[in-house]
Amino acid sequence: MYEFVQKLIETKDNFILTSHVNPDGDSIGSELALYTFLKNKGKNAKIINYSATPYNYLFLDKNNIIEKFDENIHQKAINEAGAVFILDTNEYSRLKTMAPYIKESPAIKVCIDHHLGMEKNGFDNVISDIESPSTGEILYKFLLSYGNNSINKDIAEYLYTAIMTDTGSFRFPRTDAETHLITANLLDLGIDPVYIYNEVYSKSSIGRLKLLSIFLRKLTLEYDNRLIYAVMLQKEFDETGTTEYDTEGFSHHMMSIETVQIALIFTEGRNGIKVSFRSKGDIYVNELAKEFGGGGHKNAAGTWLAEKDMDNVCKRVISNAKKYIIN
Ligand SMILES: [Mn+2]
Repeated sequence: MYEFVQKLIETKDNFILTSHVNPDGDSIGSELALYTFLKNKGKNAKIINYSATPYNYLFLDKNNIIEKFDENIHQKAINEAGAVFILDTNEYSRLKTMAPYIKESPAIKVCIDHHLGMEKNGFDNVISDIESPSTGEILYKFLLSYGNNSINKDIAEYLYTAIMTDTGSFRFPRTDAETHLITANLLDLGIDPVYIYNEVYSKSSIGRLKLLSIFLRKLTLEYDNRLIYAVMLQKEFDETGTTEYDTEGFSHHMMSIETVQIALIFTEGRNGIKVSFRSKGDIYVNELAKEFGGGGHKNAAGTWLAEKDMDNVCKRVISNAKKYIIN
């Protein structure tokens, strides 16, 4: 399973690492883990992302390794790379304007990911495990194939952040004994889970709390309290000095209602509407998201629609959601 990638790392010298638009803890943690591993092996590597790193993950990138994509600067590097690693997504569309440059580069393309619906033929090799709760966990196992010493304290901090964030702090369904055994091994390397948690989750601004209060007031229940949704408007982000990224984690409040099976957040952007989908148990919201051109996991998915009419989008999504609800 690892032979192709092991040989690639052995034989190539220049690597580009990237991940999806709006990177999360799993993206940033996985990128920095693989980057550090490659550097420790004496290789050249670059992390290039379409989006800037969210502020609560900047603590991981102490040396400002991660670069924000600029076609004028990075086209050459992408073309000259021996291999490109695409982490935590299996869809080129989620690399946004980077996608054509990577596709056209002669570099070998490897996808390391845990999402459903692997894009066929888009990659030269794939390390995929849709049962895995995070890309960080997949990378942990891969790095371990090089022996225990391949994971140092820095890499442990990156992987722990990836696993902690993508498991919702070890509470999402795919968290299992193996996840805890892996994080136990990472903690043994001397990382500080309290520090990491506080850096990621305890950096709220007053603006974000005000945004949360607006959000909570807007919660609306449908279908006998089985579906819940909220609509967030651009002016509310402006008023509170926040951005749409500040709603991260808000769906947790929706899912805390016992009867709720599906939660939807509609976010008005400058050029369209973002919809995030959450569900409990065996409700495949990624299928619902797919009906609107999106995708994701069984219990967490998203899409983006180039439309302006919020009422119309809400109506259509809520109406299509009905058939996923279990009576
Ligand atoms: Mn992930």
